[in-house]
Amino acid sequence: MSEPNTLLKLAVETALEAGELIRDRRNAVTTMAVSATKTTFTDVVTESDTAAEALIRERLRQARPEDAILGEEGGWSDGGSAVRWLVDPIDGTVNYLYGIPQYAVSIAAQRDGDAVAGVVHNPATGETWTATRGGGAFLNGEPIHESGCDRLDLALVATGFGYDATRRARQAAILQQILPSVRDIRRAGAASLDLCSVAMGRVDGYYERGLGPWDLAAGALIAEEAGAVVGGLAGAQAGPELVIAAGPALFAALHDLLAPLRPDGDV
Ligand code: LIP
Repeated sequence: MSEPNTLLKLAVETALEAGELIRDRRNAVTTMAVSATKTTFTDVVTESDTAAEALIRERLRQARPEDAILGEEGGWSDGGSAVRWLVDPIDGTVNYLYGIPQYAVSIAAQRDGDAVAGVVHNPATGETWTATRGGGAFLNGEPIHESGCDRLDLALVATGFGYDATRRARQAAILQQILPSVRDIRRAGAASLDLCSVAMGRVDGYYERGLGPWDLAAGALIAEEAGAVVGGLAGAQAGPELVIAAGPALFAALHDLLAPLRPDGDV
């Protein structure tokens, strides 16, 4: 088995196990079941986030003790190999808290900084998206492709908002400018799932400022392998400043609509 496939196999097994853990715990969760907050009072961590990340770290460590791991909740653990894992135990924590079935375990493996394998698993729906670099993208084992949409006015565009109030105010103002030019907007609440939605044509495009590398890595690989373009403004790489994802026939139009509004800034 090639290295990306070996890494993907471990990522999928681990994501499914973590997914079972968070799904089983979900019924005991109420909107008050917050164990900590991060950037703001509304940026929450649940006990399930912590338990799922501990499980994922343990499984990755057992199988590949030399690899580094960066997890949303537990931070950075060094490793001596060229492989680094990016882990979001629950992407869409607020959906999870409210029982909205749009949350996911996201695990990506990077070699020398480039994502080579990734899985996004939604335990509430049983959907598992996978990709290896150069090997295509799949939903539950079936090949997927971006929508092929080439008209902005017919494009369904997903986005998301940061937790910080100042950033949100600006994101709302930008959205006001975008809305008249597209078919409609969706805010599903989990960035990894938004990228997988682009990958399978469930939406035509997506943009968001403020993603962590753990939100982005697996979903971006899946979207790219499904034929989408994933980038930032003016040829920049997708990153915390901005992520834009869309099929090649739509990317430039979405980019050009966004660019003058500077969605990569907060003021
Ligand atoms: C969340 C995202 C969501 C985004 C939030 C946040 P979390 O991740 O996936 O779509 O808009 O800003 O980053 O906090 O649920 O892991």
